[in-house]
Parts: sequence; C-alpha cells; structure tokens
Amino acid sequence: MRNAGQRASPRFVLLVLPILLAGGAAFAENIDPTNNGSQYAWAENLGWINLQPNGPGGDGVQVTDSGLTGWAWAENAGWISLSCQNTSSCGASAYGVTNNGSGTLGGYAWSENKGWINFAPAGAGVVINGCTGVFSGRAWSENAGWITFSSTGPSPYQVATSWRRTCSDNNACTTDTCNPATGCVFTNNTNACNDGNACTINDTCGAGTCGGTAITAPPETQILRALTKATYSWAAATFATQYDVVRGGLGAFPVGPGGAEEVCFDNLLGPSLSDATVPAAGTGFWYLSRGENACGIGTFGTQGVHGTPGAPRTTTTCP
Ligand SMILES: [Ca+2]
Ligand SMILES: [Ca+2]
Ligand SMILES: [Ca+2]
Repeated sequence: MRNAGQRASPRFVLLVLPILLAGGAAFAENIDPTNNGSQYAWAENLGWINLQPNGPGGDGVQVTDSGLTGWAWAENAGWISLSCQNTSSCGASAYGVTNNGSGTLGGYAWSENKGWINFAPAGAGVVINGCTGVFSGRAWSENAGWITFSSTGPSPYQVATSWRRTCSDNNACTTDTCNPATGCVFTNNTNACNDGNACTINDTCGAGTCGGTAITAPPETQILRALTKATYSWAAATFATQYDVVRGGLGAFPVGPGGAEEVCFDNLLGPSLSDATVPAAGTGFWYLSRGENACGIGTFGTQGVHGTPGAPRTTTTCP
C-alpha cells in the first residue's frame, strides 16, 4: 500500500491510543502478517480504514476463531472498536464482530464518531478466506456507507490476517487440507491407524475408516519339547505375541489351583524357556505353556482322560 504513512498520522495515533485503552484489555494484532501493507479497507465516505494502525505487534485488530477484537483507525472518523471486550464494557453493551470459525464475519463494530458498522448487512457481508487469511466483501455503516475490504482494481488493496481456519474432521483416516477455492478438504488416506479393537491387527485406513485383520486369542500351544534338561521349546501358536509357562511338581499333579509349589515364567517373548532348576532327587517337574496376545490369553489345554479331552487345565499361578 503506497502512502500508508500519510494516511494515518502516527503521532496522533500514539497520543490517542493510550487514552482509549486505559482500563481496557489489550490484544495483540494479527493483521498484515507479511508486512506488505495488507491492512487497509476503503470506506466510500471516510477513506482508508487501517486495521493495523500502530504497526506490527501493536493494538490493532486481532482475528480469532470466534471474532475480532482490538481497534481500527479511520483518519476521518477516529477509532473503531471491533469488540466491547476492548474496554471491558460488554456488561453495559454487548457488541462485537463475530467469526463463525470458518471466516464468515457477523455482528457490529462501533465508531465513536460514525456509530455502528454492520459486518453482515443484507446483500453483502465480510468473509475471511480461512485458507489464505485474505478479507473480502463489504460492511455497511449508515453514516459512512459501504466499507470494502479488498479490491483487485487499478489500485489494489486488501486486508489480510495470519489467522487460519482449522480444517479437522477428527478422523485419522483422512488427510485434512485447506483449499483457498473450496475450503476444507478431507482426503481418504491409507495410513496405519488404530481401530481401538484389540482383536484386530495390522490396522490400516481405507475408504476413510480404520480396520484390521481379525484375530483370536492364541490356540493351545503344541509340541512341548525338552531340548536339554534345562531348555524347553514348543511350536509357535497362531497370533501369540508372548507366552507363559507354569512349572509344578509331579507329586502335586494335576495342574492348579495355583500358588503352592507352582512357578510362573511370565510373558516370555518367544516359544522357549530355560530353567536351570533341578528337581529334588526322586521327584520331577511338569511344564505347561500357553500363548497370549492383546486379544486374549490362550488355554493351557485340557486334562487328558484316557486319551480324550477332559476338564480344562486352570491355574492362577500365571497372570
Ligand atoms: Ca482427518
Ligand atoms: Ca486393532
Ligand atoms: Ca502372562
């Protein structure tokens, strides 16, 4: 914006601002983030309105998801308040310019010399592009006429903010982006995800939802072998991520109910166990293994009764 310095007298601004802000809340402005003069609106009966009158970081206009706060300056109308929060006066007169969260503005600003400025008049209105921060459209003041926030005409101008709308659908299976022409875009992805179901694995996004391959608790482990007198192994059980082994004394058979002479080797990472403990002379140990995973705990199998399955082997020795 050319001649910006001449439009609003910096000296006058600095003298007036502290008086206006006395007793009120101060807000940090977020207008003209790239410092290219994107801070002027044009009022047909007032001339330029500066939304960053005190320079970067000053007490200009701040855009948030819910509305605008702070001050604009019109050389021919003085200060314009964007919100009653500026002077902590909302109890007496609640007003302010609102943001619907995606950049459509509404509500009113107050000019001490020109009265109310309507940001959503019939047939017009002011919108911030939530993907670029650029204002467009018009507000209406009974006493100042139309106020235009951007123009691509022969002398282009615009107001811009660093505020951006939040594009989120709270779905990890879509990638959220902001398209200046169309707004938020949510595109299905194929990322790894978590469907919250412990009985599915390899959870992956597809068609915008998260799912995995169904699993069960591991089946009974099979083929327990003593490789040496102190090393045991068994066949890996389907879906098992870890194993438990219970050791007991042959004299205390059958398995369970738990505790007593039984010993737990808990959460073994593979299908094998080393146990150097030697049973007392004339006695022996039994070993039982089972698989575990996040979906459930496998069984220790059933007691054999003359070659046919009997009651399940249960013991509380291993968690
Ligand atoms: Ca998403
Ligand atoms: Ca899962
Ligand atoms: Ca365990």
